[in-house]
Amino acid sequence: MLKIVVATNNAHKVEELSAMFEGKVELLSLKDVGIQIDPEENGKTYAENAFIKAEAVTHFTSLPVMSDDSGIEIDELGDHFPGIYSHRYALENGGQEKLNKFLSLNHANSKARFTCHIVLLNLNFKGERLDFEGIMEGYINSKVEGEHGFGYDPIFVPNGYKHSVATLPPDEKNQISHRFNASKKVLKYLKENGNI
Ligand code: ITT
Repeated sequence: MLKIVVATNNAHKVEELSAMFEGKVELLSLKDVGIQIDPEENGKTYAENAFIKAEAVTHFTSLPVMSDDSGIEIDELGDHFPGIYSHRYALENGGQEKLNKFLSLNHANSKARFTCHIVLLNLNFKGERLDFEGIMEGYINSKVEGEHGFGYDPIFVPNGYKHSVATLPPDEKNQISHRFNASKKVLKYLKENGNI
């Protein structure tokens, strides 16, 4: 089975990606392959940041490397904001829990979306760079709810739903999420190119 190293330090992402690629690709975490890195994500787009993370890992393995850069965009906060700064924005605003409370109180019903870019490096030849985008549209909840998922899941309601992503069992999130939508494109590419 095709082996790919996942260049992320976020254990939730590895879990979600593993569920999506299960049985088709063997995903190895940085922990599995004994790589410890945390490169500075100073890109201007999700794809640039994902390439920075993946690129850093290629110095330690000859296997193909995948990485995920993702974030939430809340229309009332501005164009594509916090977007690529989603992680930092939570850290700078008292932590995720406090920020989620603030956003649900002050920005309920604002249109919002999660975006994910999954990039692949060195799949078929050294230097190959591939980028796949996935989006989940929705809005900000008026309360913090649910125990599943991570990050902004407790305050994000996908279009067509009444409750936050964090109220959904993991396998349900994994059928509608931005990460799922990007993963679907990755799997399609791998099939079409004879990698799996
Ligand atoms: P790595 O850089 O090591 O991959 P990270 O958590 O810092 O881990 P990002 O730089 O991509 O990852 O930051 C994305 C942030 O956006 C993440 O910390 C969450 O706060 C949020 N986010 C991304 N996907 C999410 C999801 O599925 N559910 C909830 N929040 C999400």
